[in-house]
Amino acid sequence: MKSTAVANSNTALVKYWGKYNEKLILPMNGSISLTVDKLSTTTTVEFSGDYDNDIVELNGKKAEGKEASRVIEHLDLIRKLAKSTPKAKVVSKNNFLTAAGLASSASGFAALTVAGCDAVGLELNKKELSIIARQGSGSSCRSIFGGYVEWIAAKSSEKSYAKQIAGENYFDIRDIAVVVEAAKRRYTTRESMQATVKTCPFYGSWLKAVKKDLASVRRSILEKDFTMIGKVAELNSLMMHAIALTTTPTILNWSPGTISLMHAVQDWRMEGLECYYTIDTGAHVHILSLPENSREIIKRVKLINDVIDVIENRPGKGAEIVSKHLF
Ligand code: 2P0
Repeated sequence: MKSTAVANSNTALVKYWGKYNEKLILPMNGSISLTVDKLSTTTTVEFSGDYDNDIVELNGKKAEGKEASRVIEHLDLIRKLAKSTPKAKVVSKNNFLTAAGLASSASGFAALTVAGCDAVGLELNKKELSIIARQGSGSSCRSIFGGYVEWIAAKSSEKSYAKQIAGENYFDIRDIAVVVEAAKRRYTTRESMQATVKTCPFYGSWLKAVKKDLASVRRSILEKDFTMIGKVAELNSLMMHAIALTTTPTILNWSPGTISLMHAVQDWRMEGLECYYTIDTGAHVHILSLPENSREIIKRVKLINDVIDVIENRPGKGAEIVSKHLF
């Protein structure tokens, strides 16, 4: 009853922001993402009568408090589905700095779901796995699949799942993840998005705009239209930040480095170097480009103040079982 899975993180091109149902994690709006290849989590899960309690170790440290209870709740969900009761040991490692604020819950809950379900002997397809992952952390349902992925918004659990629009080999674009010097985050994503739904005066406009963005990004992925993907993704990210900024209390996680990169991308584009940015809830910036431009962009990014790390991602694979265990 021991399995190990590797899952990659994903970058939303059309963002998820707000829940219709907080317990089941049903989103208010659909979203589209690109699974990336360089930001991954490896997780080993072992269920055994030898464990008196669930043991959770994340990045070399015993998990405590909320962090541990989210993992244990997810194990409970898997145990319920499998009608199996043994306690488990979970060891999980990211290949990137969690503190850097790059999306770790997406790869983390995707890997936990795939390893956990395999370890208890549940034979599930990817759609079913995405429904389970979603209940651990919304964005993780998209990491079950590789390449370009859409998460469907629906009002019941069995209808809100992720599906692949195009595989990782369909259209090669680059997601240059730029880690910048950042102040400590003031809110968790979970609290932030619910505050937006309740207090932002523009939330209704966001939901309308997202419908159009989903249709154009879906189409431009299939048509391999990088310009359209980039334009819509950048504007969609700005709209998400517009509703976050106009939430009470305001959600502002940008740092000076974030804004320098936003200006730089705009300038480079005007000079003919095509690239677009998208930003999640932290201060870090993802720059989207075609493969032929990534080297020049990375060279320029490294000259910007407050840039700590640059990771060039290609479209990555979906979550999968591997043979090498972490313990
Ligand atoms: C996204 N984000 O679509 C959006 C854009 C961040 C900004 O999904 O509460 O960790 O666990 O469902 O999935 C991050 O939120 O939140 C996220 P929960 P999650 O990628």
